[in-house]
Amino acid sequence: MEREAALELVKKQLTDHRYQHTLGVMETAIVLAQQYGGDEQKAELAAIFHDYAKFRPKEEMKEIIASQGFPEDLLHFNSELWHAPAGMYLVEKEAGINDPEVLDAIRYHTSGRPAMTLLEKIIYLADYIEPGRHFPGVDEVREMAKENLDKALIMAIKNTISFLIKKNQTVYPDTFYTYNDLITKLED
Ligand code: DGI
Ligand code: FE
Ligand code: FE
Repeated sequence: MEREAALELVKKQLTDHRYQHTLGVMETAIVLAQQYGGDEQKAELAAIFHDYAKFRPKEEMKEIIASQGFPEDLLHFNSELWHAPAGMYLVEKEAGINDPEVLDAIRYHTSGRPAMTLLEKIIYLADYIEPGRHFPGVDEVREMAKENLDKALIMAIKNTISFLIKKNQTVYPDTFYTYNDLITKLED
């Protein structure tokens, strides 16, 4: 799908603020793909659609997770996690995206997962460091992203885990498993 057609589909699903975020993720993901030898077209497409389901009603996302073979334990954790798997499903159904690598990058963009692919890492990190983000510590992650993709990813995941813990929120196990996987491989 061409960029303009994809953006038009996504724009209808999002608020203006979230659409601007999506454009930032798209630009950042393309740069990361160029830098780390990823597929630029897949990075562009996955970035454009990554938050497609962000504003779907919770009931709809729950129903998708329960009926489409996604892990049901997601439903016992923060509902912020749900738009990623629900998005994967809806993007295939409503926008006809069927590239499994692109779909997995959308599916795992919030929780992460162990043994992430290059494309999944690019989308996860682009989502975290796009120019519209202002988390504490994001500039350090942006700097590291220029040098080492995995180290930057670890910083982003650590920040997210600490943020959730500080707010007394649950952390989905896959987020810990992602951290463990990356940190173990780094020490090899
Ligand atoms: O959709 P975005 O706001 O662009 O970003 P996102 O898809 O990374 O997810 C949004 C939020 O999800 C993020 O601020 C933290 C929250 N969240 C809640 N539970 C978890 C979680 N994030 C991770 N990685 N793991 C969790 O268990
Ligand atoms: Fe998201
Ligand atoms: Fe996002």
